[in-house]
Amino acid sequence: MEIIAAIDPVTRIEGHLKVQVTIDSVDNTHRVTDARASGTLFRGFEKLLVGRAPRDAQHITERICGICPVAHGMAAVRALDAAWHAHIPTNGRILRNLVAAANILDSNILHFYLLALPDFFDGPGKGPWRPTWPVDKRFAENEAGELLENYRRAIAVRRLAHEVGALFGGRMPHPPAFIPGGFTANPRPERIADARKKLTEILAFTASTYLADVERIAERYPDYANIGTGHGHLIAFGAFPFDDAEDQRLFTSGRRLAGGEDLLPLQPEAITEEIRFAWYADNTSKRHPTDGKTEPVKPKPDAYSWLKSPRHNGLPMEAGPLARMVISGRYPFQTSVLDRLRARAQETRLIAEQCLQWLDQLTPNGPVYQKPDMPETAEGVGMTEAPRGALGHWLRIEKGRIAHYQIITPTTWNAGPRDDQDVPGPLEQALIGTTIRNPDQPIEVLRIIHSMDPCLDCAVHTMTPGEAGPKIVSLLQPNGSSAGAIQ
Ligand code: NFE
Repeated sequence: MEIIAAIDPVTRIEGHLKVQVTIDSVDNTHRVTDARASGTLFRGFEKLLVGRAPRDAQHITERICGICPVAHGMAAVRALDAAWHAHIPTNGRILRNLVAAANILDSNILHFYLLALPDFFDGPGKGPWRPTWPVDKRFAENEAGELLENYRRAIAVRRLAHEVGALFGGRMPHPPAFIPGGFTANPRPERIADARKKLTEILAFTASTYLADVERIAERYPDYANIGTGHGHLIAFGAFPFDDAEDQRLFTSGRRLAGGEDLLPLQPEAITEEIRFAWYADNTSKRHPTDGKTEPVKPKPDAYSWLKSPRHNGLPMEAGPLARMVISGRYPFQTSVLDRLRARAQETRLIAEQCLQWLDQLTPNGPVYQKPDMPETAEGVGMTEAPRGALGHWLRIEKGRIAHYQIITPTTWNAGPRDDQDVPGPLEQALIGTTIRNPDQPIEVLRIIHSMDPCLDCAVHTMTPGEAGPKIVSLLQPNGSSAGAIQ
């Protein structure tokens, strides 16, 4: 028998995602044979940026998302830096690194404790823990109590990470301090001392608790080292320069292809977005983002998502903490639910340690900004690593105004639909082939989705009232009739 299970919206992610899986049941074995991930809202920031003053780009694009605003601010100012050939003072570079790093620390801790962990243990009998799927929970009551206590502590540690970002960036979310040419505020000695205290606490929690809790999951759920493997192609744009020339970075850019031995270079010119299954005009497919278009078309036959399908050399690529840890040589080249959780925890420790070193490298009250020339016609690309992975902004300025803007977010890399050749996106592929214990409550599907930590806010934004309302969960027969709500 074949059933189709739709989870709409997927909860414990940011934004609106619908995931539909086809489950084949033979002799009481249930297996996912197809998957479709739909971003149910339209983003459209590219359109509202056109005609604006270039130096508004970072402030506007930070509003794409409250979870990773710093990454958008960083990508936008890097595009403007490149367009205007800006020179960033050392302090400006380090302060940008610190605020972006604090945002990743916050987001990683948020992801593991608040979004992913609840899939693995049974929480208290009240919201946000209920309703739930009581399937395949392998921790005893006392162990669940310990995890719950760490969940509670993680909320306070997240706050510390936000405070570090606000100390230097001015506020969190949406820090106003990122400007082309550097940063708006000098590092004051008392703020450096305050940040050191907070980062030391974040590092201690990560080293003693976060990493240990991920290993508890790995010990109790070893099968998840082989679940959610997906295409196995990884991509990173790189981030966190160690020097002003950006010769060395904490995370290097590059690619790994499934089965390949070598680290391949990133080829920014080989990036395109395909749109056969996305609600955009067909004649805008396979374009590079310098030439990309955002032309919504809905309804459109076969289309099922507002996300486009980014490709590098025509291949779907997974972005994220696992990708950047593998590509920078800090984690073995393997992909699964457990690898995504573990690499994210390990990079949290690495970034917290690195932040403490950056604090030592700041010149208190030293310069942070060098005004660039701002020609009225210019072009630039800003690539960086957002918490969820490779993020790029492509910008063109004409007559002193933004004439063209395209954004590819990590979630578009990961959760995009099939491409023009009908090849599934990374999240879809990670779901296909998964064995399901209970097709009425496919917890495996949720664990795989959460391991990629999609943020649909980053990928899509507005909606047509009445078309994308939450249905929570429904089971549909192939003919579209309902087999009964299950939650
Ligand atoms: Ni809205 Fe974002 C994504 C990250 S960068 S959380 O995807 O990380 O756009």
